[in-house]
Formats: sequence, C-alpha cells, structure tokens
Amino acid sequence: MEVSKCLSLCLLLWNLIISLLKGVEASHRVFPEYQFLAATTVKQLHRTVYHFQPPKHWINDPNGPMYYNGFYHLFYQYNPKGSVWGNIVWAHSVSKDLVNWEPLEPAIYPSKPFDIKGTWSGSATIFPGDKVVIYYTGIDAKEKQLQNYAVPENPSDPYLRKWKKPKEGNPMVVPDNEINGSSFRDPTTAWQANGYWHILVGSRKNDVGVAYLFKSKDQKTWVKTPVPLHQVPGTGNWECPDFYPVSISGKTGLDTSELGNDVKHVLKVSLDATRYDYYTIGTYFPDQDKYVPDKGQADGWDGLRLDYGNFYASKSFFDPVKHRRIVWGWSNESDTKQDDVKKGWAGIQLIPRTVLLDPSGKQLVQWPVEEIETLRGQMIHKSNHKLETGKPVKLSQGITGAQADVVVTFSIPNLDKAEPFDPSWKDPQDLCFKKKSVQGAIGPFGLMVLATEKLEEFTPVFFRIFKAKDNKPVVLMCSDEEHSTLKTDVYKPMYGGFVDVDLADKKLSLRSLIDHSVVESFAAGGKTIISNRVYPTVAVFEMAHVFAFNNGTEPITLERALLCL
Ligand code: DQQ
Repeated sequence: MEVSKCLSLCLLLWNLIISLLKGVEASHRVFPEYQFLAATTVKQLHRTVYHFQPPKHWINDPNGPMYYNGFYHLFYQYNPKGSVWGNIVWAHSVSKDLVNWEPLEPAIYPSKPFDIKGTWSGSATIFPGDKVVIYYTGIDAKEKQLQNYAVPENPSDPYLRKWKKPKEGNPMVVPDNEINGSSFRDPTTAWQANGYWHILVGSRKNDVGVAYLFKSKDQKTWVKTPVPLHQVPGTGNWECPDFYPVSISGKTGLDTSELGNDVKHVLKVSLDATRYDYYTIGTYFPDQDKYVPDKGQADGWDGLRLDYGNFYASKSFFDPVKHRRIVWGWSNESDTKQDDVKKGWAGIQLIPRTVLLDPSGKQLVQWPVEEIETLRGQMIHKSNHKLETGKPVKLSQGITGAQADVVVTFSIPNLDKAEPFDPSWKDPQDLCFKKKSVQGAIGPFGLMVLATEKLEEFTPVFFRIFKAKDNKPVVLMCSDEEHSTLKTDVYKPMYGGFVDVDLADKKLSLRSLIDHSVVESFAAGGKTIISNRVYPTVAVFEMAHVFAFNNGTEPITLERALLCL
C-alpha cells in the first residue's frame, strides 16, 4: 500500500476510535428489541415546546424542506413503530410560519422493490413550471442503495399529501461498478448549470469521502461525471451532501441554481464517523464539473462546522417568499436507548436558521429564523451589570428559565490581560478540555442555563479569550455538559469552537434558545454555534434558572441582557 493511503487509513481508524470514545453512535445501528416497540405513553419532562417534534417515536434527518404553494413543507426520517432508529418512512408536516406545524400522513414509505427495505434521506426540487420532485434513497431487498424519485399525486393540493413513485424511470440511479452500493445515498436538490440539471449523492471509496455528481437533461436520466464533484481522503463516508450558492455581497439567500461573479458555493457533508456537519466555501466551475474550496479552507475533519455541538444531517432550501436560504438540522438524544423507549420519543429538529456568507468570505453565519421571535412574551431586561469573579448573576428572576430566548452582550474592558495563545492549540474542543479546571484571565465567562438555584445542575456556555503573537484576540467558545444532570448514564460531552471576531469594540454577544432538553447557542451573531441536548432532573420547569457568570480574574460587564419567554 502507498504510504499516503496507509496514513489516511490510519487517520480514519484513529478518528473512528476517538468518535467511539467520545460516545458518538454508529449510524443505522438497529436495536431489534426496541424497533417495533410502539410507545404507549409519552413522557413530557424533557420534551421541547417550540422545537419541531412529532407526537411520539424516533426521528432523524430533515428531508426535502421546501416552500410550495403557500406552505413550508418539512419531511423527516421517522420510525412509526418505535422510539429507536428503524422502519424508516418520510413523515410530513406543513406550516405557514415555520413555527406552528400541522402533521400529515407519511409521504413516502417502503412499497416498491427499489425501496422495500427503507426510504432514506433525500431532497425536494421545484423545477420550472412549479413541478415538484423528491429524490430519495431507497434500499432494495439486497440492501443496495438506489436513488429514486417521487412526485405528488395531485400537484394542486397545497398540502401535497399523497406521493407516487412512477414506474417509468424508477429506480432513477443504480450504483455502477465503481460505486460502493452500501454507501451511496442522500441525493441533493437539483440545480441547473450549463444546460444540465445536476445532483450530488454522498458516498465513499474505502476511506475517501466522495460526492458523486450526476447530470441530466430531462431530470430523470442521470449520467455520472467521470470525476466526482469533490472527494477528500481519510474522511470516510459522506452523508447528506448539500451544495448551494451564497451571495458575496448581498444580505439575501440564493436559489440553488444561481451562478455568477457575486456567488460563492458551499459544500456541506455530514461525516458518518464523527456525526458532525462540515463545510467549505469555494468556487464551482460548472463547465468543468468541479468544485474547489478556497485557499485556507480546511477540507475534512478540521473543517468549519455548521454547529460544534449535537447537530447532524442538515439540509437547506431556498425560501422564495423571504429570499433567504434556511438550514434545518437534526439533534439526536444523548441519553440511553432504554430512556428513549421509556420516554416514547427520540430526536428533534433544531430551530431552522437563515444562512448567509460572512462578510469576511471565510465562513457562514446562521441565525434563528425571525418567525421564532413571535413567540416572545414576557421580557426581562438587565443592563450594565458588573460580573464579579465567582459571583453569578441570576437573569431569570421570578420566571422559569426552562424555555427561553436569552440575548446577552458582554463587554471586556481590558483585552491586554488575555493569556498568550499557543499556536499548537488547533482543536477547540480539546482546548476546552485542557482548560476545563483552569481559571483564565479573560474567562471563562458566559451563561449557565437550565441551572438550579444552588447550581447542583447547570449547563454552561462560555468564552475564554487569548492573545495571539500579533496581539489579535483568539476567542474560544465552550459548553461543558458534565453538570447538566445528576443522571449518570447519559453522554455529557464538552463542545468547543473558535469564534472569528476581532473584538475591536470589546464586545461579544451570545444568544441561547433554551427549550427543556435543548440549548442552541449562537456566538457573535451566529458565527459559531453550539447545540446541547441535556436532561436536568432538578433544573426543570420553575426550578430552571439562567445565570450570567465570570470565573476569570479580569472583570467583565454584562452590558445588555434580554430574556424572553
Ligand atoms: N440517515 C438516513 C440516511 C443518511 C443518514 C437513514 C444520516 O439516508 O445517510 O435514516 O443520518
């Protein structure tokens, strides 16, 4: 074996071991004993109030989100028979506002030889003339993964309740000899360029993660290009690829087929081995069927992530009403399978986020859709509060912090005191670990959410600020689940990500969406995001509080805090 191949295989194995040690669940693991165990009761304690959840049972990937004929549609992977992964169908809900959802009957389920063992993830495309088509992965009787299509039975039904899988043209794409038929799935939304329609399908060639590119003139007969659109050695299987344009100068999202000088492209892949969503920003050359990440964009395990916490298998779509691109991501449970069966449910979709290119051009920024703000009721304001070392300040005076939208701005008077940053600290998650019990100069400071009065349980989301050799600040965002619950049998990771800000105004903002067992935190206007799934036992309902804290030696001011319920 060539040295480089051997090295990347070793890297893949090593990363797999790390993932397992970190508690990441292998994909598509079947728990036969629970798969058909329908829930008789549904436990409310950790159920969310304003996140997307069906009334019961298991959910995973968001599928085929779109806006069509007055409704937002969300399909998702669902087990109608139990609270673990299995028996997967495309469940379906519609909404007028992305907040209130109406459940409909499953849209796509195993019924044909080309999907008899499963209807897995995929995307929706609205072709010219308002022609809606869903591309999805079917599992055949031999467990081979095929790409199929489905169309509405009645396109003038705004609910698009019933879907058919036409005989003609199905299965749509079967794996050829080059393709690994057991890792070939999750077709993207189609886009048009150079007179052809294009889709990507995620896959791997041994340890090389691959996005195969298929082209079609008629949207039905697809031909694989000689070279994949993109591939990266050592990254393992690529699931749920997403490929879309972002505007360099604009503040609006772009339709999937948009091209031009003002456009960059984003390639997002969900890495099966780590269960995180990574992306690069780059240039798409439609005439060469090639995508090249920009210089400096790490391509793979060290790459940018849409979310540095519990978020996977995301999918975006263009909303023509508000001219925005919206991304949905799935957040898995991190309790035990037995807990999930007892709860009668597992999995949520995180709040949909608008996604734009950051003005730096180096990363994306995401922000909860504005509709979520219509849920705001009672508000509590606090301003100009000095956060003294070791003296947390309660923000949720007199109200519950179990479901809240918290927006805070910290100001950091003295950046000069920041500790030096060691350039060998490449991995933010490791750095959060390394500094776990270290009092810094600037930080840790941030929020403690889902916290009991006496802090027996709490989930901290916080910053540490360092100073690089050129005196530029390096901002680290962490979240440590160790004290999130008194329960001992749940996965309690430490998450971390760097936040690319220059702190010229000496201010750093944080927004946390708290909803009983989920906390989604957006730093610096959505440059870095960490989502947690946590299971407090005492910090629940009226007993859940929100604190601002500073455990660094240097003073921090809580300049503005807004807590809305
Ligand atoms: N989940 C689906 C697959 C996809 C994976 C099956 C990602 O199509 O690759 O439920 O979570």
